[in-house]
Formats: sequence, C-alpha cells, structure tokens
Amino acid sequence: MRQDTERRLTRVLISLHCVFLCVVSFPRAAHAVTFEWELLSPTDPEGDGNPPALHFAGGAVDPVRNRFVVYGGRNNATGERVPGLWEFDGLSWKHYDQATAFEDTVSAWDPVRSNLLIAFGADTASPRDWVRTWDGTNLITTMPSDPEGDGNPGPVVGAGVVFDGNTGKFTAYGGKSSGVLRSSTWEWSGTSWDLIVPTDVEGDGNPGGRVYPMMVFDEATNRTYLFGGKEDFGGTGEDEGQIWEWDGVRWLKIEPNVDFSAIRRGALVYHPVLKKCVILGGDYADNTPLTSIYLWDGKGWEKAELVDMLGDGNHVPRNSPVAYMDSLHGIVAHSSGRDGGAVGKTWVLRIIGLEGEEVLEGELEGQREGQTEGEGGIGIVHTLDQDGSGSINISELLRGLQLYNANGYHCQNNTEDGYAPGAGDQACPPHNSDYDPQDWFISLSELLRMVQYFHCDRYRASATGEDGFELTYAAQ
Ligand SMILES: [Ca+2]
Ligand SMILES: [Ca+2]
Ligand SMILES: [Ca+2]
Ligand SMILES: [Ca+2]
Repeated sequence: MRQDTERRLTRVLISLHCVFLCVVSFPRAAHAVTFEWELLSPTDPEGDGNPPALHFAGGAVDPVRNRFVVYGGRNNATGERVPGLWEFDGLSWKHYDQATAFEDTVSAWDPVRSNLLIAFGADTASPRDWVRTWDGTNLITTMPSDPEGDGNPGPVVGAGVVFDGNTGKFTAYGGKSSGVLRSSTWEWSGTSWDLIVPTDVEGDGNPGGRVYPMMVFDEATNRTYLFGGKEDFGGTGEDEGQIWEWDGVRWLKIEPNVDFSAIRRGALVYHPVLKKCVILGGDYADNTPLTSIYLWDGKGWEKAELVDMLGDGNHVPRNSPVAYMDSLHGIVAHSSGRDGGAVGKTWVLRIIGLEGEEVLEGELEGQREGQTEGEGGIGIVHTLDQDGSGSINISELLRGLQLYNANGYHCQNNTEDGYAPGAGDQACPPHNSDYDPQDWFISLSELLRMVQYFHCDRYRASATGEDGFELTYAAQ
C-alpha cells in the first residue's frame, strides 16, 4: 500500500515536472503540435482477451461501425499466424475467429460499398490473389474478374493500398511476388484490377519496386502519398526515404526537406483535425526505429513534439504497425513487432498542445461540442473547465496546480475561475476539485483527480462519481 502510494506520488511528481517543462519550456515556440502516447487498458466483457503483439497484420478503420479492424498478422511471441479478425471499439477488443490465418494483408475502408477491403497476403499455402471484404458480420472471398485482360497484381505480399478519394477507387502499389519486387500501379474497381500506366510529363519517372511502403490518402491535398518501403532484402535502400505523390495519372517525386534515409514498415495516417498526415514509426535500414513523430502536409515534413506526461512511456510503432484515426479516439495503434514483446498493447496518440493554430483549437472545441450534444450536453461544467469545453486542457490543469501549491484557496471575483490562491473569502460555492473533504484546500488526492481529468477525453456530471462527475476515455 505504502509502495503504491509512493509510486503514485513519484508518478504525479514526474507528471507535474513534465507539465511545467512542456508548457513553460520547449514546445511553445519550437513545435506546432505536441502529442502524448497514452497506454490504454481495454476492458474485456467478451472474455476473449486482447490481441497479442502482432506484426505483418493488416488494419483499417470501419467509420460506419466506428471499429478499428485488425486482420491476420503474426503473433510476435510465438511466431504463429493469428486466425481471424480483431475489432476494437475504443473500449474493448473482440475476436472474430476464422479458419484461416493470414499475414501481410493490406486493408482499407471502402466508402462506396461500405465494407472493408482486405487484399493480398499469404497463408500457409502461398501468397493469394483473392480479395476479401468484411462488413462486421461476413468475411467474403472473391476472385477478381479481368475484363481488362491485363491480369491481376497478385499473388503478392507487402503491397500498399489506399482508397483514393480523388479517383474514387483503391490504388495499390508494389509488393513482392515470386521473389520479384513489383513496381506496378493498380486500381481496384470493386470487381477487377486495372493496371494503370502512369504518364510522366514531369520526367521524374515512377517509384521503383518495393515492399512494405507506407501509403496514405491526404484529404487536405486530395492526393495519395507513397513513402518509404524496402527496395530489396539486405540492400541499403538509398531511395527508400523518397516520397511520391499520386493524382490518379502520374507519380510526382517530391524532394523531401527531411532526409529519412531508408525507412519501411511504419504507418502513415491522415489526421482530419490537423489536416495533415502523421508518420508513425518504421525502421531504418539498420533496424533502428524512427522514434519521433513527423507531420506531412503535401510539401514537407514537420517534426512534432512528443512528451510523456503520463509516465507510461511512449509507443514506438515498428514492423508493420496497425493504426487508425478517428475523431473520437485520436490515433489508435496496436503494438507490433519488436516494440510489443509478448503482450499486445493498445495506445492512443493524443494531441495535448497546439500552437499558433487558433482555427484548429476552434475545430477541436467544435468537435467536443458535437460529441457532447449527442448525449444531451455535458450538463454541469466543472469549475476547473474554464472554457466549458467538456474537457480539461493544459492551462486549466496548471490553474489547478496553482491552487494545490498555494496551501489553500478562496473566492475572488474577476479572476479566470472566480478563485484565488491562499486564504480568504469562503462565501462562494467551493471549487469542484475541493471535495474530499471540502475544506478550501486542494489535497494531493484531489490534485490526482485533476490529472485524471486532464488525461480523459471529456467529463460529465454523474450522481455516482466520487466528485459528482465521471470521466470518459472513449465517447460512444
Ligand atoms: Ca476482448
Ligand atoms: Ca485486370
Ligand atoms: Ca513521374
Ligand atoms: Ca505516455
């Protein structure tokens, strides 16, 4: 018990130290965005546990059912392929068992047919060229037709695929088949693969053959990007740091402002709030990971700040990580490859700071309002929540810290929250954080409750909450 208390104390002190460090020192001027990876603790009402640490899995989000779907992959601890699918709803993982176990598949949501496309990959027999769809109930396997007479990309492993909102079709690139690296561009119509011959008016050629590239469709620029990938096994891969833009007709090579050298098997995710793509992890040719987070805006890379105020460490996605973005949870990633060890871990990448981006902050608040409106509003606003957004930001937490450090607080008109540090007038209603007991003094346990508010998605009034509120980590 005493050890527990000491651990909590140490953790909060580390967290508080980081709060001051992060807010007062480096991120203000240096970086537009500050992220934190938070380790989630999924519940398990299904009784089927959580997925193991995986590598070579496919993953995508089903935005209709709001599920993160992970298909196949290899158990990092046992080396065995994992049968079936796992789905994460923001709270728990549910397993959908299947007779077959795949790896190296690629997945993307199909907004036209409202199901998840699962393509390529290998099972125990061999690489496959079939295409599968998953709608949350049925896993349907089909063989592509070929009215074009140009064949199919498969059987192939390690290709990239995205749904291209510009062309309204899936774009697939690369992979490896029968020991040969592929450099073909294909479009999936829903029933057949169409081999695309890119134009090259710009004269910079096309991306070379590669496996495990990262691909993303950027809704802000309306273009697809292809980044990294492995050009050959055991090679130096000098060109793997390239980034190429696809507009449905041609591949344009973009000269990067940051030379990532060779990198492969990371994840690229479009972030609709930031309106930029986020690169997560991946390994360099010498098998060291990319530990920083960069944003891509269609022109260049921008390094984001990454802090660990929670003291739970930060995720380093490696070896074909699966990650998705949704507006409620942020970017969620399941541990993969070397970072995860034997135990599967689920992480969420949260924005905890934005600088010089008032528009973005407005959007974030609008988003929160939208979420709370759906549940009839947040009702009572916590006194720590000065802007009434339904969640606690860094400056609001810092105000709480100020009251904690002051050895008491009192009522004071014309301050940001109606209170001031130190002893004085107690005629107003007390601060909501002062509840256990209510004594015009913020204790350590009350401060810890504030830190919880800061790290949750949002809060709402609750008759059963210890302080009259409950915290939610995944709005449904
Ligand atoms: Ca479960
Ligand atoms: Ca064809
Ligand atoms: Ca070109
Ligand atoms: Ca962390």
